[in-house]
Amino acid sequence: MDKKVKLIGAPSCFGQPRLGVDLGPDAIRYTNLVGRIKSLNVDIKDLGNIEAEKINVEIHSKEKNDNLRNLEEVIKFNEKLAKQVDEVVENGDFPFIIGGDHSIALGTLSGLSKHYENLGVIWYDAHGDLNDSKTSPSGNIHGMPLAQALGIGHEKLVNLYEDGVKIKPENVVLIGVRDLDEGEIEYIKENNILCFTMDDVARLGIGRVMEETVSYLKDKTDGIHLSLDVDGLDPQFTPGTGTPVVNGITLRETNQALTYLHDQDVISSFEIVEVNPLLDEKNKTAEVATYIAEVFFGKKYL
Ligand code: 6HN
Ligand code: MN
Ligand code: MN
Ligand code: MN
Repeated sequence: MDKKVKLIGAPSCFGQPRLGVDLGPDAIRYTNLVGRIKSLNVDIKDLGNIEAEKINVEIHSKEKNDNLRNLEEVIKFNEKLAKQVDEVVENGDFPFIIGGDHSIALGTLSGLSKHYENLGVIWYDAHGDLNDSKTSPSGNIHGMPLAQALGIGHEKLVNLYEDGVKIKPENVVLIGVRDLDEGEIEYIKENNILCFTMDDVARLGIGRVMEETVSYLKDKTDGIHLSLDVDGLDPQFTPGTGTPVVNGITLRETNQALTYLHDQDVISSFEIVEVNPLLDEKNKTAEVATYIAEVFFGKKYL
């Protein structure tokens, strides 16, 4: 990594009903994330956490206006995150965001988008996060950020930070998918989104999936954002997360995938989301998140 890395904590829990995912950034920091990345000779500086609205514990898990839970909080939080990400890229640095629920991807992508004509996005996740308030079974905005970045959904979310569409469907690749809603399946098919389901990972192997992903994106994009939801991995490795799904990507496969991305040097921003220490076993999921980050930033066995 030639660039300076700027770590941004994004302690949002507004995109879903479970408390504790807002503690994810600090749970990850407590594994000595910064020290461990520094020891890989990467210049990393922690910019601290984005300030979040006060959480109302009594209504947090109940409120669901127009099938968009905590809409105002999600908007306010993501505007601040977008500004921070924008400034980091403006400065020529590499943004590394740790969440927080996956609704923060909307802030990240909104902050990135003004710097790229054709931003590629690798979505490493059990889910598509391609719902809008009409297709969502839950009203949870963490199941929607990719749709909004693609221009679908509530206009305040679609036009967050900067008006208009942030990314194009032909620049998106989904990896590890195994839990899609009806409307998401329709959207993927209609827009020909490149999607490697768990069956594809099993059939092709993660090595080939990553090679095909990079060759698909490399020439037509001017940057590639890696959005890694820890529920993309199997819950045996990342139990501390709000929406675990069985039959996931293994840690060994993830190691191989991120080693490849490191070696190819194609990723221009990175986020790890959905670590919830209150659902975890001895901070295991934060440990895995830090391990994944080490691999991404160049940790090698030899
Ligand atoms: N995530 N598709 C489900 C929903 O409620 O829209 C689950 C979304 C999970 C979102 O894990 O980031
Ligand atoms: Mn997910
Ligand atoms: Mn997700
Ligand atoms: Mn290297």
